[in-house]
This record gives sequence, C-alpha cells and structure tokens, in this order.
Amino acid sequence: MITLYYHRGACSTSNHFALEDAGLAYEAIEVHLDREDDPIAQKVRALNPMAMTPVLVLEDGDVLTQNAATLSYIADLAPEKALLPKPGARERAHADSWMAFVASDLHPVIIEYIYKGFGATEPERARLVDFYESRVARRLKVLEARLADHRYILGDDYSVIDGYALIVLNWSLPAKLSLDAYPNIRGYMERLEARPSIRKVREVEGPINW
Ligand SMILES: N[C@@H](CCC(=O)N[C@@H](CS)C(=O)NCC(=O)O)C(=O)O
Repeated sequence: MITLYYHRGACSTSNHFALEDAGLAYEAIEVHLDREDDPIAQKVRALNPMAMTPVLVLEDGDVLTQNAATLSYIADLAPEKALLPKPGARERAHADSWMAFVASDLHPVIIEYIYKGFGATEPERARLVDFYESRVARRLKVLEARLADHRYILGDDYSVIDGYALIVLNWSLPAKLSLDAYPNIRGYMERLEARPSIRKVREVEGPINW
C-alpha cells in the first residue's frame, strides 16, 4: 500500500485527491512539520531532507517527493482513470508543461507572497503588494485565458494538475488576494470543489484554519 504524508490544505493534499481519484489502496497520514518533537514529523524529516510534503512511500519502501513527480506517478499507476495523458504522447508533453506552470510558476510565487507578508510593516506590505501582485497577476491571467475555452487545464477532462492548481488557488485566501477579476478561475474552483473525490478528501482532512 502507498503511504502519503500530507499537510492539510498544503500542496500535498493534491496527492490525496490523486490517490482517491486513482482508486489505489493508500494510507494518508497528516504531519505537522513545525512540531519539533512530533514522531511523525521526525519521520518525514528523515524521509525527505527538504522537510516538506508531499512524501510518498511506495509499496517497496522507495520514497518519492516533489509534486510534479508524485502526481504523475500516481496518475500513471491508474492509466484507466486517465488522470494524465499517456507517457510519451505529445499531449503528455503539454500536460508536463502545465504541471510545471503550476509547480514552478504559480505555486512558489503565491507562497512567497504569503510568507513575505508575515510580520511585514505597513510600508513593507505596500511594497510587497506592488511587487507581487503584478507577478501573481501575470500567472493568473494565463490561467484565466486558458479556462475561457477549457473546462479544465488540459481540456474537457479533469487531470491531477487541476487538483494541484486548486490547492494553490485556495491560498489566495491567506494571501488576501482577490480573485474577483478572474471569473473563469472562480468558476473552475467551484467545479473542482464539487467533485466527489475532492469533497471526500476535504471531509477526511477536516477544515483548514487559515
Ligand atoms: N517543490 C516541492 C514543494 C513542496 C512544498 O512547498 N511543500 C510545502 C507544503 S505546500 C511544505 O511542505 N512546506 C513546509 C515548509 O516549508 O516548512 C514540491 O513540489 O513537492
């Protein structure tokens, strides 16, 4: 059985969605990496020297980290669920491109925006908003345009990339980032939250205190 170590509401939750959609046997264990003496946190820090989630422990004990790898791996374990195009196909290269957009463009810029806002004085915050809002907006506009004629990031069908994008977009709340200018993104998030697998995982993980 695969074990996922996750942090609620963090990017690792998108792996929880993926495991649920893939219909695989798995165990999902919540970790609080900020708790120094917590045995699960200690275990995850030993498994992943980056001290980050997601951490996937595979059936043979092999450890896999990094969302782009873990989400693709889960999708490929259940090809019949079509959670990503087949490896080697041109469509898969486009999917990898969108995965990278979420993992290395959208995710880090929103998270940095949140972290740098912590404890900032008012003038510092104003400067941050100026700097980051244009950087975040550039990325959100790309997604907004994509969703104008695509129900999901890759087209008509849901993929594991959408679950990851949803988590990152959820962070607009702690970032105090309004999505009012992005109606396609807002509709997309509502569609995603209504998916039975996502609702199930949300229920299992419990409410998030931003
Ligand atoms: N590049 C990594 C980033 C993972 C990441 O940012 N994980 C966050 C949660 S969303 C985390 O574990 N943060 C804990 C920390 O920074 O202390 C990936 O794609 O897996």
